[in-house]
Amino acid sequence: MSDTSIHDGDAGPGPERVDVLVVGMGFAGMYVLYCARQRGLTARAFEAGSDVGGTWFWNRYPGCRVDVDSVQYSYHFSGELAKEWRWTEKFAAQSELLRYCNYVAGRFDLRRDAKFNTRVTSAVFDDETNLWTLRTDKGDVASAPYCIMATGSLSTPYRPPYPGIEDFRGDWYHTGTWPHREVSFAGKRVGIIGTGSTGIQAIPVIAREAKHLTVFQRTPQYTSPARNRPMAPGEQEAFNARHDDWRDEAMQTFNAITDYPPPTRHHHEDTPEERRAYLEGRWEEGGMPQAMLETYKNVAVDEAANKVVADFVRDKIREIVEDPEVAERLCPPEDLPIGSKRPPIDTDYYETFNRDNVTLVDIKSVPVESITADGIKTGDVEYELDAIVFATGFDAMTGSLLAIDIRTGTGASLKDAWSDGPDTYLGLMVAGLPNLFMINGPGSPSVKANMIMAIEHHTDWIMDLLDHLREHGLDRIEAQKQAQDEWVEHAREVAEATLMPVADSWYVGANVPGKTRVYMPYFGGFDRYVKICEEVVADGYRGFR
Ligand code: NA7
Repeated sequence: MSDTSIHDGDAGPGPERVDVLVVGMGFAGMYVLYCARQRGLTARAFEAGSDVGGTWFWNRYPGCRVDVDSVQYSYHFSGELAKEWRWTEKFAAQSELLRYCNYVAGRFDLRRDAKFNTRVTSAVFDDETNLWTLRTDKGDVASAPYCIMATGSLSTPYRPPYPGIEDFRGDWYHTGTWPHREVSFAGKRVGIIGTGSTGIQAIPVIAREAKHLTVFQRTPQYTSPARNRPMAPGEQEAFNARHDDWRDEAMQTFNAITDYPPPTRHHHEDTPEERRAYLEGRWEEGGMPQAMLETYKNVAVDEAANKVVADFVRDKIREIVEDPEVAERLCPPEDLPIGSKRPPIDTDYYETFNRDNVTLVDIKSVPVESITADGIKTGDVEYELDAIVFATGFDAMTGSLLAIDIRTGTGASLKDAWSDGPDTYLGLMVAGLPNLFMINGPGSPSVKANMIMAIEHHTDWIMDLLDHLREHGLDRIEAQKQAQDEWVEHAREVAEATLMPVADSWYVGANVPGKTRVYMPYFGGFDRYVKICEEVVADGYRGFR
């Protein structure tokens, strides 16, 4: 069994042999380690960051917070753990989420099997010994029969390659790699590029601090109020009291989130007045899941229904934003279905554009040309800035996996397997790469669900599979190509029956030039996905060899 003598930060230990290798120590990697230990497996995890937390370790930008209710966006494998932790807000801020990760890591002594400050560079499978070997940038070499990629869906930041960044005399930041120190914008002229979920969280907060904030917007977004608030007295206790029932209930929902009224009608069942009143109610209520997307049953699939809700939000923008020209610039275009980009929820986003110290610049009509020593140049205009914030997103879902040279000794590689898009079987495995698993991989509900619930589901499913292999004396499992092709086709059909793949979003990889356009998350629903995974098992691991 293993020599688990690696400590945090040690460089270049000798080869290590364990049962399970884990890449990443965010929510997913931590749970994989916990489960491996519970099942008597030895494990070694590697993490590029200096500590646990993943997304919540890296994304420390102003305003960063979760947009699924904190009590639901938590681990649920242990009712006891749920009882020990108390969330302070409906939507916890990044610092609180990171404290939670630290608490869990300490509570279950998870750091013991993890090596931090260490990036995995390659993963190679030996077809003769059935072992994966990981190599890291610190010289580590570790082998195991199984390798689990817990690399996160949004963990490889994307920054547009504007020329001139090296000339900029001020400070610049990417929201996804925010410094681990206080960043003050007081008295500064700040420019922010990007108005996705991240920009929408950061803009109101930076605007309150900076001398001036210039927002560089390519595509206007539909956003709706989060209505974040402190947790009410007794609210956490009430949730804890129904914890196990809640978990069962959540497993049977589309996105593993409950306590929001599900849509009960189609838009055409209401008169225009009824629609207005109903949508007003939903707007007032705020929060997720999927914000205004899940108001009428047919918003995701029917253009007319989608337009009703999109028009409602455009009217809201015109109502909130005082300068009519700015309001029009903030209105998403008619050909962008609401919900086709990831629906953000916000606190005072549109209101922020009423501030005297905020300017909105449209970089769709006049794109950014370059970064200069003094700021950002678009066409004939140069905006003078002391700091630039890139809120320009991620090479989502595949970026972190493809950054690792994943291959077999006989020459199959993940890069080749995914040259036409990220084909997977159930988002869990890739044909041709035995004994390699992904948590929240492309082709699984992942970013369309409560990620923590999806993490626990995948991990439990994989652990059961490893038990099954051990019980049957099998040392190798692989997705069958045909089963994978069928899954990919099913996932494509499900997505294409909706308006979701229409937008140039990170869901389809359109934000990264050259990336194959495929709707990557499984949009068939978490409940349906869980059921399919159960059927696959009941059918003797159908589709696996
Ligand atoms: P997103 O949602 O990908 O948003 C990135 C923003 O940056 C978006 O407004 C983009 O405009 C803009 N962007 C990206 N590339 C460029 C270039 N080259 N030029 C100008 N503007 C650009 O990332 P977030 O970090 O906000 O959110 C990611 C997820 O994290 C979020 O959905 C949650 O799930 C958590 P575009 O819309 O592409 O025109």
